[in-house]
Amino acid sequence: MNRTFVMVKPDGVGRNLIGVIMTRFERKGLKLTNAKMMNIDRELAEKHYVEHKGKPFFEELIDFIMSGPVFAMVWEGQDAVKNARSLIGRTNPSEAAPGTIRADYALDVSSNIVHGSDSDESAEREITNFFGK
Ligand code: RTP
Ligand code: MG
Repeated sequence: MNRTFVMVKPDGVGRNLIGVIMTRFERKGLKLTNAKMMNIDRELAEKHYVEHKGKPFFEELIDFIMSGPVFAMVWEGQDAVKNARSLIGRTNPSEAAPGTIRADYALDVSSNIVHGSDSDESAEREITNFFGK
């Protein structure tokens, strides 16, 4: 058993996709253990995406994630990180496999609907950042 941090990004919230995204995770067999609607300030945005600091898309990424409310979640289950990322699909929706969230609901790499942690270490760090210890 492990857990992962998943977040519906401002584009997903704005397009009323929270429900369909949560349904996919529930149908997979993962369990929701925490969730909240919130706004991300610059400090949290830069902390969350610190690995991308200095990259050409960093400022756009920070502005985008702060552009509206997000829906932050913790999902638990077998291989939660890996299974969540397979439901989400490749970063660029045009390369994502059909049936994944990004393939089915997004067109553009910079607004790709949903975030999922990329390792157990990232998951624990992100859960602490968003939900506290
Ligand atoms: P995320 O962290 O948001 O779940 O996405 P990810 O792991 O699939 O991708 P990551 O490499 O962590 O990149 C974070 C977000 O930055 C934007 N990005 N834009 N223009 C580009 O080449 C580019 N590359 C990445 C994406 O919105 C990606 O979700
Ligand atoms: Mg990432």
